[in-house]
Amino acid sequence: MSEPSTQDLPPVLPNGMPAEAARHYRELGLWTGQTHRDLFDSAISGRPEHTAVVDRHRSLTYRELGEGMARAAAVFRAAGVGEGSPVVVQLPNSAVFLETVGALFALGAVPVFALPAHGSREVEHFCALADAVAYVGPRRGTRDLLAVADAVRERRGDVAVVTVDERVAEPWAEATVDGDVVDVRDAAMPTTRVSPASLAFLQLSGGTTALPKLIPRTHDDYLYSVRRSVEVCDVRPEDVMLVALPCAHNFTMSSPGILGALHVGATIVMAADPSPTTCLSAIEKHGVTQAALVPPLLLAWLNSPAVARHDPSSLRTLWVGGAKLSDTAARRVGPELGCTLQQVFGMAEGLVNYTRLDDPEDLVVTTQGRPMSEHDELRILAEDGTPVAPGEPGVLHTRGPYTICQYHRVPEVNARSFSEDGFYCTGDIVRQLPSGHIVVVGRDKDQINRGGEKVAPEAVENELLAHPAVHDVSVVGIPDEALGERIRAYLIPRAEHRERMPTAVELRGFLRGRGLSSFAVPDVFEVVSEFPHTGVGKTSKKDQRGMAVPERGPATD
Ligand code: OOB
Repeated sequence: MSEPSTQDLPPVLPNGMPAEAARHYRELGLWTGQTHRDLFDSAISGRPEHTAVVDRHRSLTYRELGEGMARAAAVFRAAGVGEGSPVVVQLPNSAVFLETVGALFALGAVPVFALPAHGSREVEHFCALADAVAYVGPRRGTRDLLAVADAVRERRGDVAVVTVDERVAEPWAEATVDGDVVDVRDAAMPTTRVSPASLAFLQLSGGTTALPKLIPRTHDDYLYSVRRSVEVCDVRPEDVMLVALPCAHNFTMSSPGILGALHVGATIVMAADPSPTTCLSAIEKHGVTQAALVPPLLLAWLNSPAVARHDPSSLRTLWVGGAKLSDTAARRVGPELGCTLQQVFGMAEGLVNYTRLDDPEDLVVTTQGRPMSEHDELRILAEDGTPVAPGEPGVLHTRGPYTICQYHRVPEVNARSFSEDGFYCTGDIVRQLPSGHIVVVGRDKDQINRGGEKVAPEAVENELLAHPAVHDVSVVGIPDEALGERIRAYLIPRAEHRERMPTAVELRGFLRGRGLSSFAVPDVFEVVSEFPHTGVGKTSKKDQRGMAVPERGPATD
């Protein structure tokens, strides 16, 4: 590991922090000069024969993970990837994902973390905004996923397309770069070393803008959040962590996540899908000790007959976050699953709050935790921008050793998302208890949170407006017992289509065909003749959220 020096600091870091803030965090010992490559290297040299990762097809020790990373690096090198090259990664939960990420860090490259559910529209946007050199996706998979690689090939000729099959014994020996297999027989680990202050990767923001923003995280800031999460969540070397949510998401990556497991040399079990049957049998089979879930998945687990068929007694902790968890569901975790609940209120931009393992039950079930670092700064502001009285609700703004001060290459969005003194405006309405614990009470941002998946209504509206039968559209989140929110699209048809609007099935097919992410496709379409208006004549989404009875009935399936 390199000594943290202040020599390598540019005036403004890629995450928007000024050099003086970075110096401060180094002096405090929060930033240690470690890079993500160092994290992988120490795990591999520290516990070579311990199981690092298990998926449905492969089980790798840390030594084998290192060998896989070297082969993967040979493939990426053949794709023109080197130090500083952005590479869009869109892979399912698998050992191959870990080999890919480790290889990219070893090359000093910059992963851009897409989710398998992202459509070609979003992936093309990530390629453009990040200036990607390569895209890596699966060689086999669903039609939608393979269509993304095809779209990148067709429309982004400057991006090398790497495909890899995570289901075979030697994925990298068969991987292709623009259709050609690469010789990986004598692959050696790259020797590249990068600055801990440099851009480590780009993560995606839960959309509030039509196209997702990219979140620049540095090695120093992100690894501090990993180490702190490991402490707060008590992750130990003998632990077996189940990854049920998409592995590229910030929650599964670092709260405490895959990187937390690597930090202590624990074992990662990649679930093929998040269903209770798959996960509960994996828990029993591998002796899983921890897992991270979004609230709808926790409900699915709690209400599944699979709980009675499998023995979940190895589970010690469940982390639940990404969307608001109900007190009722929270109270069932201990008695029914026999483990401790930790609520997690986090964001890919930085700040992560956890309930603590020794918090009284009442705080664990009724709050979303408190900031994980004593160096997290929080402001809770009223509409006029002044601080609210203690305990009152307001919009949360935050700054700290692992929270970004800018998005990647969108100055106009940065101007409204960050204050001049570098606080991130979360758009979450919260109140804070005297203990420091936070209760999330609402949202002051145009975003739908569909069971933890964040959807920007504008993104869906833009695509629907492209349909020839649609005159105008408004997309809102409506309350849903299981998901928290579902997506409802109100459509005003063009005059000539009034008598025959496309069915919901046709509209869904249209949206997927345009490359919209699967989780952003509306659950309900409703045809109306006009939208409710606010005083100034804008569409009143507030009224639409409350509109229970459709004016002209749903577009029929
Ligand atoms: C996590 O990250 P993102 O970037 O997908 O979404 C962040 C937003 C927050 O601003 C908030 O609106 C919502 O998701 N959220 C919650 C929540 N956790 C996240 N709302 C209510 N209660 C919660 N517990 O979602 C994320 C990142 C790291 C760890 C955990 C979640």
